[in-house]
Amino acid sequence: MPDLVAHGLLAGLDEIAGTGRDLRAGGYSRHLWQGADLELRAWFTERAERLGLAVEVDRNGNTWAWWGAPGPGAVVVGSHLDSVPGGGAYDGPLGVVSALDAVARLQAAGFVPTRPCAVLVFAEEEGSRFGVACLGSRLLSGAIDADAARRLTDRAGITLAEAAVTAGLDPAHLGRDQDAIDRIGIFLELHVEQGRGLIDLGEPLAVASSILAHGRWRLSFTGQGNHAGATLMTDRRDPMVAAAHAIVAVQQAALASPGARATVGRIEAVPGGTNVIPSAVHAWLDARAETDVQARAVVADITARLQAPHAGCSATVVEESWTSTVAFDAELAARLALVLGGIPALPTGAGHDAGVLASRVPTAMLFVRNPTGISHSPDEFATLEDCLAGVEALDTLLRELL
Ligand code: HGY
Ligand code: MN
Ligand code: MN
Ligand code: MN
Repeated sequence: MPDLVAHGLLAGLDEIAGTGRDLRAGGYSRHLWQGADLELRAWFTERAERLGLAVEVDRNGNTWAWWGAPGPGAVVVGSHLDSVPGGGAYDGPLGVVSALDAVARLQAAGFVPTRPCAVLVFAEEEGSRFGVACLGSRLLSGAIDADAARRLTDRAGITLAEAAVTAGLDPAHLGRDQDAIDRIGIFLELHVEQGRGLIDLGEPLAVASSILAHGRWRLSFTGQGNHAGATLMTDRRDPMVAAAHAIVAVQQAALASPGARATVGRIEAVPGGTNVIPSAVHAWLDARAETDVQARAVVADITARLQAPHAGCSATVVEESWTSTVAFDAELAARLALVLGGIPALPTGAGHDAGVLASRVPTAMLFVRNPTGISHSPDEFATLEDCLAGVEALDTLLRELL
């Protein structure tokens, strides 16, 4: 392993370690086409061009760095650089840095690819700005209606179409990019594991077997805004009370469905004054399960449990995004695992761009052990040893595939 470190591998993680730090939440907040994301795009372009890769941004804001002329049957390796609010250092960047480092190692060894190769950085994988996860890969693959996507708004009310113009793109071109899809012969994503699978196995690496079905819903509760001091408790229609009951119902419904996960990580009171009974409260639900049917059944159970009438309020449930469960190509996963000396296969509860592409092009994922088992948190971690094992695995796979 020492020679890998000699090449300064994974130095990229150090280079971006100060970019997009979230001083309030800890960790990183790097959101589409804003501050840190723009810095990371520039950093990636500079790093890729240093390797002689030709960098281009596609119509949907995804960045491609080509080793050799772009063309059909390419081996494309990538991930994302954006983050959740207060995210960890590895979720996304580890895949991008490892891909660049694997290319650097192959070049240093004088390896000459026999087919096109690209490192790909997807836009808005976390959906932290416009609310839809894997937006860049969904647009590219046509997995989201382009008109609906153009109308997505961020918390400042800026639409994706407006943000695309600011980013130098033509919003009319957002959407399915068949030429880009036709170029991909195989897509590989290396990603830090976001759970305890590899810890429990005592292994540094695994291939992905499947991804849970997952979706996002906006639960909205409407009541009567009023004065916090002048309004008797018996005279209130307080949507925050309805939301509180709903959040408990979310946990009860998920616990009642084996293996399901349901989370409310974001809640907004309107207007949001300390001395104001809200007129409305919005709570965003993230629900996931082994199968589409199970995930949707959990949401139906939550909807049935909403006690909005209890607080004299009304409630609505609006679906904002949905990704069906993903079963990666078992034969491809087994082949790659064998090439890597027989590493295990693991399911994941986390969504990925690879999960969006898997139904359109041959796709596989590699997971790198995370000793904390924690992700979407500053506590996310991966050891240098395991990260180097990931780079070496990508190097081995690229030698096999290129
Ligand atoms: O939410 C997810 O599972 C992914 O990290 N976007
Ligand atoms: Mn993530
Ligand atoms: Mn990720
Ligand atoms: Mn991903």
